[in-house]
Amino acid sequence: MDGNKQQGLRDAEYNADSIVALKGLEAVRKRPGMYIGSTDSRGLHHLVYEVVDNGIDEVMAGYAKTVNVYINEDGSVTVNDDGRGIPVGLNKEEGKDALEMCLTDLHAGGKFNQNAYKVSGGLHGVGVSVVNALSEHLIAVVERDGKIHRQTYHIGIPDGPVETIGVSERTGTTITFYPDPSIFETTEFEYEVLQNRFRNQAFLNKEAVIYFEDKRTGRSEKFHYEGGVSEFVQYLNRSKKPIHDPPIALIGERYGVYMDIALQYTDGYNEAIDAFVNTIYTPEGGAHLTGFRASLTKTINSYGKENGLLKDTTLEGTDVREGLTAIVSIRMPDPQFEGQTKAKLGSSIAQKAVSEFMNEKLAEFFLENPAVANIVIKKAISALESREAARKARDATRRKSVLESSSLPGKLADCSEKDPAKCELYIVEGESAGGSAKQGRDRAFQAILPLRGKILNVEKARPDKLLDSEEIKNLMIAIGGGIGKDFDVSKIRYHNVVIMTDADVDGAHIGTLILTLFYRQMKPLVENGHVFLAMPPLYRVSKGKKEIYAYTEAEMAKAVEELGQGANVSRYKGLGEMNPQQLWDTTMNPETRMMKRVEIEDSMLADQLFSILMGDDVEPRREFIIEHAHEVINLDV
Ligand code: 0RA
Repeated sequence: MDGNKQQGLRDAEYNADSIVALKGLEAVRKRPGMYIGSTDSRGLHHLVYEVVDNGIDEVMAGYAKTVNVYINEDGSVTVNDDGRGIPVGLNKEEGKDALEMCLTDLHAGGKFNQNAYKVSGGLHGVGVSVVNALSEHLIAVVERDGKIHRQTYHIGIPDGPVETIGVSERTGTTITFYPDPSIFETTEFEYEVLQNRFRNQAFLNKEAVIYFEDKRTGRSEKFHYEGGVSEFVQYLNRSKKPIHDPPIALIGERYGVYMDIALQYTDGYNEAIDAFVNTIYTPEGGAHLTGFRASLTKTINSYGKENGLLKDTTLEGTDVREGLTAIVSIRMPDPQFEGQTKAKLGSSIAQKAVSEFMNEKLAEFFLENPAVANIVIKKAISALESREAARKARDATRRKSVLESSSLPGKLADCSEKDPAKCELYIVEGESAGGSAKQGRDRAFQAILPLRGKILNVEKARPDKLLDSEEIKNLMIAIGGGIGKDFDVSKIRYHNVVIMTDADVDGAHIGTLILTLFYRQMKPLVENGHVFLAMPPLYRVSKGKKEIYAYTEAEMAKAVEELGQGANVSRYKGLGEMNPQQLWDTTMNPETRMMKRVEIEDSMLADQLFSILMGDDVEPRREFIIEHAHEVINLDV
């Protein structure tokens, strides 16, 4: 490798530009996080996105059709496209080959490539040169001008000049790279992570064909969706019950902003609206989403009024979005991103474009499709009515909303500490385990709320009916931040909310029900990292007076070895099998316990996960859980 490096340096002739390029790559290797976010598995997969995005740009610009992605047997990745090919040949200004510039100069890609609506160079788009800098080895092959050109690199430094290695009638680019293990915590690519990204990309670019193959396992898939975002919405609704089909599709352009929008209502109560700019996901929304929401509320209200379906009431945004699944995909030149994570579109022209376009097109759609319009308006009116009914019931009974009620649930054994930052709430499955937890806890800062069996499935219940459930009301009052869109994380009474269930199927189900409640109705609680899963031990290994608690099979085996002949292994089936002291020692004592923080990794996948987990369809459930649960919910120790 050193030899190659030196060769590369000699060939570069130490001109001023080479030094600038080297400095750039050095900066990337010194602070990779600045360019790809992180050096963990997420950052690693980012490398693939970067190269694939360049191919997708060629598709969007109309020059390419197919992007092929391979995870090779040796763990490297190859991305091939049939676009124009990265330019090859001496660049007179810089005295260097254009291919080498694109792969070594942080800013060269943009100079050569004038595609207006590109993905690469967008939110995370950093160019192939960054992938090159972070690869211990990279091979670029370009078919262009009737020839096959090739250049190889080590840690971003060319091994030698661009060579011609054959002839070809076609055009395209093939990049093979080996991520540098001295940079990344892991260099193992995961099929499911890449699969999800490619599927979304294919939905958003209906022209694109993305072929994906894992040569380590032989698994392969072709993503190509002629139905575009409309098919995307149908896919997202696959385990929900749509109340009209196909989705409403609105496609057009205003002020240089291209819009591709699809909406479909379901019989559920959640809204799942995902917005994209130049195929980049904007989880925090921004201008395009604001325009979409404003226009949706306005247009549905107008239709209702004009058709005598709404008398003296006005639908609110939440009414017209209940049960709605939608994709808002726009393309615009030079989008401006805002916010800490640059996940929000700032460009205000997008708001104007989307709202003006939708005002016109959605009204037109309703006129031409009165049957669908009726379904939509009825759904929104029913949301409004139940919202109103809930409000009236509150006023009538002077409950002053359960939120303000000062009396804590009788079942709650609260702690004495009042500073929420120091307090923990254990939500415990079953009255008997609840009893042990109450005796075993440190009452200064640990509160216990026992739950009787399974709580209401919030995925299927009307939001205004949730508080009819005693268990959910208890949870809400104990936690103290309210529920639904009024949830206020600054009011919570405990910074650690710990779900403690048995390590069996029922326990897992109860845990998921509680997690669904938190994710759907107290989202900031999850997003701000307040939710934990307790980790009771699976085994107790003992011999005489010595005992070891084991949390995994491996730990158990190790403990048996440690205690030697005659060691006694007992398996804990439920929390109830532990006495208060044992529960404290193994599961509740901050000094010795194991606990996992629940983190939502991917909000789009999370919505699918919860609707699939808690919905009616058993069919897609197993498969999806197996494939995605670990990506959606990251359980950090
Ligand atoms: C710069 C300029 C042009 C294309 C590209 C870069 C390009 C980069 C990549 C990376 C992967 N696949 C790619 N395909 C193209 C435009 C060249 C022209 O004008 O012919």
